[in-house]
Amino acid sequence: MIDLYYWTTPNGHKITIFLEEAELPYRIHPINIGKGDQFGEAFLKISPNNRIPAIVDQDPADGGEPLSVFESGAILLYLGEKTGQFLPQDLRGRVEVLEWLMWQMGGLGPMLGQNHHFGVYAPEKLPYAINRYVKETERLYGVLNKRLRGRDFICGDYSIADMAAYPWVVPWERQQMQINEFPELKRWMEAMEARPAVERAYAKAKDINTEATVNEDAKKVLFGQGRRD
Ligand SMILES: N[C@@H](CCC(=O)N[C@@H](CS)C(=O)NCC(=O)O)C(=O)O
Repeated sequence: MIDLYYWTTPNGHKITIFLEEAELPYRIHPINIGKGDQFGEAFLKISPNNRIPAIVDQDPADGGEPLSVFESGAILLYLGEKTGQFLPQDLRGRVEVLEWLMWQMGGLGPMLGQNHHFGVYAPEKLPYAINRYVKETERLYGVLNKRLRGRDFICGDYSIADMAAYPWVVPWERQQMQINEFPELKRWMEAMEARPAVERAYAKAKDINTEATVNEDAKKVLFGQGRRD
């Protein structure tokens, strides 16, 4: 059994997509990040960066104590290794998936996160910051669009690299992108969206969080953070 500490955000969706695809038994523990659940003592023990997602595997492969993992990329890798699915076993295939997973973790996620912040949430509309992250989003979409030419999925076969990137492109309108300008990306998005496991993952999110927007109280929790040690 996997215990998943989760909220309904792109980094959270990555893990529900994996768990639904692999049909691993799991239970969700909602961590409402707009209400400050990420600062709870018990959660910080497994996720010291006060961010979702995190998991606890109750049956790790070494037969030892339950094992916790934080950081969505590390969780996807862990689950890929645990199940032997969505992560190639051969050297070259595995390197490619790792490259694109790290590209998502170090580039696509953080840059699009800043795009959301300055474009949607920031109390001041700062043209320099908005322009910087919209341009970077456009550049990254271009990289992915080119990569997908001649490939069904990012690394050929469906993998954890797709699961990591997809939830970040879902809000393309909010990122001030035109998906029609990226035809390969559009085709890949449609293929991802049509996967029954992806549908199930997003349906779960709707059951857990009915509020589509981040309200003013949540903004104070999320954007007023400083040092806490
Ligand atoms: N690099 C981390 C980022 C996780 C992250 O930023 N999670 C956000 C939701 S998408 C969060 O928990 N935010 C809570 C907060 O800012 O306090 C990962 O990929 O797991």
